[in-house]
Amino acid sequence: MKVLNFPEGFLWGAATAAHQVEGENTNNDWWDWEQTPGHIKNGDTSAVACDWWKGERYREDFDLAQSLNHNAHRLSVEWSRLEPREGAWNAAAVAFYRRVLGALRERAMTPLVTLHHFTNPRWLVQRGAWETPAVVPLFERFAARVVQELGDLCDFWITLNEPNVYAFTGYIEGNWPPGKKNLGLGLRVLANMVRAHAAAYHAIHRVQPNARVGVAHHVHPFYPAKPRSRVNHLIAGWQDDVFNRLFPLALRDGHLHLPLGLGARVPEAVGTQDFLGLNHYFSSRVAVAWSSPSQLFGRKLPPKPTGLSNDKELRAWFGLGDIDPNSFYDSVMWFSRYGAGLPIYITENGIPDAHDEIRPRYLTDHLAALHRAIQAGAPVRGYFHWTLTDNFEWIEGLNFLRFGLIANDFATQRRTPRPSAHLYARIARENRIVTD
Ligand code: IFM
Repeated sequence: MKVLNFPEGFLWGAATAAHQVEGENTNNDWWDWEQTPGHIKNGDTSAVACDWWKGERYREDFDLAQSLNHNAHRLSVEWSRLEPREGAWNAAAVAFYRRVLGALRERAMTPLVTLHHFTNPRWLVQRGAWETPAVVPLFERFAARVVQELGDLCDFWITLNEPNVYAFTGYIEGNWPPGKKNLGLGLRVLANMVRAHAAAYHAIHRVQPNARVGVAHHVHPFYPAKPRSRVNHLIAGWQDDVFNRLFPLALRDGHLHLPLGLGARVPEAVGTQDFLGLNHYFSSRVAVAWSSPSQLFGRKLPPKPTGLSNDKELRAWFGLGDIDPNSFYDSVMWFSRYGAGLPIYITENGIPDAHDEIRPRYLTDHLAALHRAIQAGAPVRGYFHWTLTDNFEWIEGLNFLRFGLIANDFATQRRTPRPSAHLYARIARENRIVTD
């Protein structure tokens, strides 16, 4: 038996996002996307999701989280609610988020608030959303105003969630809004996101000098399919550079290194992170595919079996990747070297497992890998599991991918903690894991 202790003051929580839990979020681009048949699996829409908005069921969810020993929670605010028309601020939405953050504080849970988690107000889309630099002052103004309104309840902020996923799914794969397939535009979107993050970072600090501000970076490591093949190494390295490293390196070096030696200077972005947020789910092994220039000449190998009983169906629709705690370790260690001392928070990590077939094992294996990284010097200060309750999982809809520690019956809104919720509760209470 091994006992792995985590550092004192470690944050243990779960992560959620506004559009995935609130429901009736009718004023943004995702709502519009959901209304077109074929966009979302089984014709689902986010509908009332977990009913946080109308039924204010975040209270019940936070009660459960508190009873499960969470001492922190990551959530996002919805831009289209707070600023439903350009420049017009909605007092009812401000009051709502004040109640949400107040509810966390009453339960002694530290809030971590994300300002942009994939969704855009409809008016912003009409102005070109992230495709044009016009977004930079708009996001900057939004960030400053959120911190003015909510800063007495929170000092821990994430500007952007997974900018690489946003650009890739919306502009390269094209199966998320706005449904475009244009690599050049995707890279332009990323560049504007770097600039907007930097502007928001400085604006938040002007309003709240003690704020801690970061980005939730999504990291999906790519490994050479044949570890001895140099060309496999090269291809995997390109995929890593473009998907995983482009954005974080721009925030360190002030330069967006684009493929083919192209680039953009973003000097205002240098040093604009007080901590590093890391979202990690899967890794992939890649082989050479000279006929796929748009995939940077790489081809992902089919993922290893997950052990889930719906494995086949999952792969057919979702693709997944390899579930591998070592790739989690590698990602944390890369961030540790890259951040040179900046605190690291795991802002998402989880598995879609409706029947909790492998989640308990997944949790202990991943937390053991995280502990190993901490022992090796990575300054990790907290872990937010994705997610608290089953929620609206974007194009996969409501029922197919169930990432919650707590099951949700969307017809009745009845919550039932899964066994792994109790396992995680014990880990959080004891601030350690016990493995055999
Ligand atoms: O649900 C998403 C979340 O919005 C962003 N990161 C990945 C999660 C699981 O797919």
